[in-house]
Amino acid sequence: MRFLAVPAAFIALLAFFACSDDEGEDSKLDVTLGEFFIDTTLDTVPPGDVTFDIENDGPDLDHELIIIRTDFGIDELPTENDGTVDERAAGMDVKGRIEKVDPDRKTSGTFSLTDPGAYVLICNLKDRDDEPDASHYADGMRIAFTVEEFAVTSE
Ligand SMILES: [Cu+2]
Repeated sequence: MRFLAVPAAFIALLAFFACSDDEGEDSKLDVTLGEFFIDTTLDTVPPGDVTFDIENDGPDLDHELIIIRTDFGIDELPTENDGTVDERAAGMDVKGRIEKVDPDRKTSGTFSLTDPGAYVLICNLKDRDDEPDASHYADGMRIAFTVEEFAVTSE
């Protein structure tokens, strides 16, 4: 019996690490988009799958949500000449995107946010007028977001 006890304990240990290792914690938050703001019910989540339940409060315009891992400050993202954010600039890593949501519509998206660190949530649509710097980002559709270093265990 003795030689069986060791493998059993070893297998139990493997099973423990298999469960606690790769999969992070799932999170869910509400996001409200509108002219011109982004509100969320959470600004920090553990690494793992994150579901964004989005509502466009409008009242008039389409909006979108782009999730970017970056160390740029929320007011300091690299921008194009038209005022929209340069999503492909160095230091910008787009992790998720929910495109044009009509006013008064809801939608949802789940993204795997396993890299801890600073994120930004933005709407990167251009304003209808063609003035320079007229973008939803410049108008205020931006919010900081954080993925924590470690998943919190529920024990
Ligand atoms: Cu917008």
